[in-house]
Amino acid sequence: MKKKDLLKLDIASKCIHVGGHPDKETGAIMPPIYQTSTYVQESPGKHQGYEYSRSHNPTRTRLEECLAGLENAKHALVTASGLSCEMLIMHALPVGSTILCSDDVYGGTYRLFTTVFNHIHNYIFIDTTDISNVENAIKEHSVALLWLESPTNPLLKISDIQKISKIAKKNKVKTVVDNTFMSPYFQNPLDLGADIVLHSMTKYINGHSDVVGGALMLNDKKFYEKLWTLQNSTGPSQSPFDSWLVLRGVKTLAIRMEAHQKNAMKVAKWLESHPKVERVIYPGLKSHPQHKLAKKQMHGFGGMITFFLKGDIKKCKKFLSSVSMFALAESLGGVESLIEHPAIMTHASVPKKTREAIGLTDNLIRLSVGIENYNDLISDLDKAFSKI
Ligand code: P1T
Repeated sequence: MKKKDLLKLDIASKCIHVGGHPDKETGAIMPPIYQTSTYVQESPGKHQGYEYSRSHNPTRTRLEECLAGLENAKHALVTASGLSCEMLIMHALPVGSTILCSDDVYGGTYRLFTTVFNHIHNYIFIDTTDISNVENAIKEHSVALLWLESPTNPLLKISDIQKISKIAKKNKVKTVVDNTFMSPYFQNPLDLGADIVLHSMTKYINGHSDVVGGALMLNDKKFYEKLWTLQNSTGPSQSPFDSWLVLRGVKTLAIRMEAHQKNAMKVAKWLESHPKVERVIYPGLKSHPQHKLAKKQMHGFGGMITFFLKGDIKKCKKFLSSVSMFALAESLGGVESLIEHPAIMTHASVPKKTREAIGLTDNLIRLSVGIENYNDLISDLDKAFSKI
């Protein structure tokens, strides 16, 4: 099939076929792992488009082709981690830029902005679920970039990407959306007007907890070239083997996301009726404050659940040590279910006062619901509840 026809296919088909053509040399149906650092040139400067694997690698090129297709983007850049994608965007901005950022973001993002790039740029954290906060901040400050996580990590707050991107565009502000929690299967921010989509590929895109990686998708050729030049100059390129693993993992994105969502809905509803649970946050529940918006801008609700346990940190620790099928670990988006305590683990670098001001309290527990049988998952949680 021609590439332009492939790009018209449903995302489930694109996951398998975009960038998935048979190897021209041998007919191998799976792409070769071009495990090479360099490429032979016919004469100086005369080569086949590949010079050195920090700059380009054919296995990575295929993954970039696939990912651009999944987010309906013209360009994709694959890097060695989600955070290195964030670093490239920050390096691409003029020194002294002002960045408006969702007040609830992954702890590593918060750390990167407030302890590394705060020496170069200015960061303003606001609750982007309230559009008037965005409007006011853009009026008050000379903003260069808007950074949205939607849904946020870990509070699963949802911002109106379409409305916010429109306001940003009017004011010549670029919008970045960290789409890690939804994956390209459940949300496509570029279609809603955002300028750049970011993914930690470590999560749902790869889906098997065996790779760390990041990806950026965008339509602006000039900005893409700037990001690529920065990647080539600073060096966070993904290895050919890791790119190959992601190419393999992403093939099943559609069925995995459906399974994550089905299980998460069952678990969220069960948790909501549990006497030892104070509150459950899941975009698919009617009780979620932005449930209507979630239905409008997302094609599904994903596999992430956050809930508040009735009790203190001691009770939480006991609960977290009592599960056996859910693995107590950072990260998310793999086929296996994970559980974690953001205040101690993924968001430990956010100061306690800041955490508590946004509602990230010590009794908050985050689940990445895997694709095991949901009855098994529920009985695992039930057992742990009986221990506290
Ligand atoms: O870990 P890395 O591939 O560098 O991606 C960073 C990152 C970026 N954006 C979001 C929304 C994320 O959740 C992450 C990484 N998150 C975890 C490791 C976690 O457990 O939340």
